Amino acid sequence: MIKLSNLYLILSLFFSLITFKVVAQQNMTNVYGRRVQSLNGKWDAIVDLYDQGRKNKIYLNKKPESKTDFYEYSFENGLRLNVPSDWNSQLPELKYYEGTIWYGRKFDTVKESNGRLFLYFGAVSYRCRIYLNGEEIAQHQGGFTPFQVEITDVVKEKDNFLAVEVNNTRQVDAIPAMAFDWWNYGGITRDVFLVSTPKVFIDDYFIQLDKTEADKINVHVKLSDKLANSSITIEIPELQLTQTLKTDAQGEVKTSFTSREIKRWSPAAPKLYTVKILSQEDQIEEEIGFRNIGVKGEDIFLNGQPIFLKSISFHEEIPQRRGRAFSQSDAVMLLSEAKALGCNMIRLAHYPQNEYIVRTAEKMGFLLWEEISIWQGIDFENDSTKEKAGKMMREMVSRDKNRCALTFWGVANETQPSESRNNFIRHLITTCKSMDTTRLVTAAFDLVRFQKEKQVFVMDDSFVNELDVVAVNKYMGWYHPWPITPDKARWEVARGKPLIISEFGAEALYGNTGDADVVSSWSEDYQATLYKNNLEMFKHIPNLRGTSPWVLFDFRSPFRFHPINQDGWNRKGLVSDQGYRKKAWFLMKEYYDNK
Ligand code: GCB
Repeated sequence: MIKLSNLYLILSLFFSLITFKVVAQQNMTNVYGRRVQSLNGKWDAIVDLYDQGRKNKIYLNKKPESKTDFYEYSFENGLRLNVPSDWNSQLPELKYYEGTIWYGRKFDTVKESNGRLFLYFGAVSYRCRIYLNGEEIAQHQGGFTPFQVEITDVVKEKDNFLAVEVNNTRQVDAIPAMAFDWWNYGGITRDVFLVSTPKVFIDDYFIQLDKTEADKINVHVKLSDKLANSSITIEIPELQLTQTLKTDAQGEVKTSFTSREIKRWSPAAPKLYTVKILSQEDQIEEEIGFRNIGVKGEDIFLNGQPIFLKSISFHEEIPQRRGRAFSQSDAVMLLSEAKALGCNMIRLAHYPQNEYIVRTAEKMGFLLWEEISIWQGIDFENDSTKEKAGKMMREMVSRDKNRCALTFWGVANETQPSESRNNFIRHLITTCKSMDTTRLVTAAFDLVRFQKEKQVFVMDDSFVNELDVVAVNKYMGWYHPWPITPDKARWEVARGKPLIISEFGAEALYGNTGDADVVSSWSEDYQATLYKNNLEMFKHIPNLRGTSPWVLFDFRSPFRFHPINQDGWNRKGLVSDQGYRKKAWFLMKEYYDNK
C-alpha cells in the first residue's frame, strides 16, 4: 500500500513534470551566434476576440476529410501578418486591438541524427502558448524577453505546423500592469528562429573583466549537460590568450585570464574582441568588450576615470511607422539620432529592448541602462507578480550579461514606498546580483519635493540606500511648477551617492511656435525654455553624474488625449514623430557637447 503522503509526493511530482514540459526554458547564451534557420516572414493569422480558439483546438489545423466533416476555421487564405512585428501597425482594425490572435505557419527542417533543435522567440507580447504539430509545447509570459523550447523529439523533417496563441490583454497582476505610458503593442514582435546544436552544446557563458582589476578577465562556461571531464577551450586570439580546461561534475569550467594588453571598451573607443569557445562537439564565438565600472562616493568610474552620463531614452518604437522597432536598420535609425545628440548612454525605456539595439549600441559606443517594466501601478502585494518579475529579471540579465556596454540594471521606475514595494524590489536586486555582480543597480524615483523651510529639494524614499546609483525623474516646469527660480534651486538628494536625473522634459508639438513662458502653448519655444531652466538647475545638484532627458522621439500613448497637441502621442520628444528635431534638441546637444 502506498502511504497517503507518498501518494501526494508522487502526484505532485507528476504534475510538476507535466507543467515543466510546457514552461518555456531560459535561453542559451548568444542565440545570434548559433546555427539558426529563420522562421521570420508572413504567417497566417486568426483573430480570436472571444478566446474560443483553444476550446475549438484550432492549433490542430484540421482539414475536412469526408463530406460530413467541417471545421469552423482555417489558417489558410485569411489574414497574413508579418513576423516579427506588432499586429497593431499592420491593419487599421488592429490599431487598438487587445486580445488574442493566433499565428500559424508550416516549416520544414533538417534533423541531424546527433543534433538537437530549439525553437527560439526573441519576444512575444505579452503572453503566449506554443503548439507544434498539434501539441502544446510551451507557455511564456512577459513581452520583452526571449525564450526557447526544445523540439528535437517533436519536430519532423517535413510539414511541421507551428501555432502561436498570443494575447496582449492588460491585467492587474502583469508586468507592466493596467496602464502605462506607451502603446500596448501585441504580437510576435521579435525574431523567431530554429536553433541547431550538437547533443551536448555550450549552453551558457559569462565573460567579463573583473569588477576592479583592469587586466583580469573572468570566465565561466557551462555545457548543456552535466558532463564531467569534458574539455573546453577558450581563446581570445587578438590577445594571444588561450586555455583548455576540463569540466567539473556540473559540466562547468571557471577560470580567468590576465593580460596587460587589454584595450578597455569605452564610448570613445568601443573596442570589442573576438572570443571563441570550443567544446568537444560545439563551438561558438562572440565579440566581447572589457571595461571596469564602479562607484566611489558620489562618482561613477569607467575604467578608473570619473564619467558624466550623457544619456537619452527612447521606446522600442519607430514613430514614422507607428510600430515596434525590430530590425537591425531600426536599431541604426534610433541610435544614430542619439549619437547626433552627443550621448554616451541610452536608458532603454522601460523594458529590455531587442538585441539589435543592444548589440548595435555597444558597437557604437553607448553605455546602457536596461530595466524591466516595474512601472507605476505594479501589484507589489502579489507573490506571483513578484515571481514573474524575478523571472523577467533573470531572462534580461541572462541575455545581456556579456554586453560590456551594459552598465545599469534598472529595477523600478516611479514606485511609491511601502513594505511590499521594498520587498519586491529587494527580491529583484538579489536576483540580479546573484547572477551578475559586475554592474550597478539603479532605480528611478519621483519622490523629490521642495522643502520650503530650507529652500532645498529633498527626497523621502529611504530605499535609495540599497542602490548603487540613485536616479530621479523630475519634471520641473511641466508637472511641477517652479517653487523658486532655477538658478536658486539647490538639491540635497541622496548625498554620498551619484545621482542621475533619469527623466525631465515637456511636451511640444513640432512646428508650434508660441509664448516661451506659457506651458499651455505646447510650443517648441516653451519646451526649449524648460530645457534651459532645467540645465540651469542641474548646476546646483552637487552629486549629479548624469542626465537623461525624456525622451528622444515623440511616442504613441493611448492616454494622451488632447486632440490637437497630442492626438494619441506623448509629445515630449526632442525629435517629432516625423523625424524633425525640435528647438530643445539643439540646447541639449550644446549641453552635451560642452560636458
Ligand atoms: C514618467 C514616466 C514615463 C512617462 C513620462 C511622461 O515619469 O517614467 O514613462 O512617459 O513620465 O511623459 O509623463
